[in-house]
Amino acid sequence: MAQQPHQPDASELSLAIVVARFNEHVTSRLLAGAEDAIKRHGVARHNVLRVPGSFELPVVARRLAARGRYDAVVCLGAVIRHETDHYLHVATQAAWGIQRAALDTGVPCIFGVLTCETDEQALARAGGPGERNAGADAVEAAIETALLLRSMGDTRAP
Ligand code: INI
Repeated sequence: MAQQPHQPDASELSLAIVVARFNEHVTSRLLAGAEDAIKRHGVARHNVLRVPGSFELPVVARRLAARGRYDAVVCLGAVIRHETDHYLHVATQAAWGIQRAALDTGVPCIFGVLTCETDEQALARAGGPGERNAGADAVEAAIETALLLRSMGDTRAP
């Protein structure tokens, strides 16, 4: 008999989603993918907050994680190369800050930020239902990590 894909039980989990408005044509699709995954996995509760750009994701993620009300914080953004190297600073600081928020608080803060050369590359990773979507992947990473921490005896933030 074919093995069923593992479906983690997310019915007791509470997630925060922080989404950047910059490159909204991409991030709105990441959010749709994230919300679809939340529904499919039966996540009990979630809240969505918006920030201007990916650079602002870490400070909000950290504040949310420190509250102790969420099992994980999912950060969504799209950093796309333009003429200058501004995008490089945004991408690096978003990655560093989101990981720091997780390590400072003990709450998984998930890096659902696309870093791409072109719009086409970003849109290809932000597809509709049944297609590749980094927002859905980020929610699945959040669920898996939160459940692993619970199984290790942790509840929420220290
Ligand atoms: N923010 C993004 O989310 N993606 C980008 O590609 C981007 N680029 O390339 O400039 C971007 N910049 C805005 C940045 O996140 C901040 O909102 C801004 O610098 C104010 O702090």
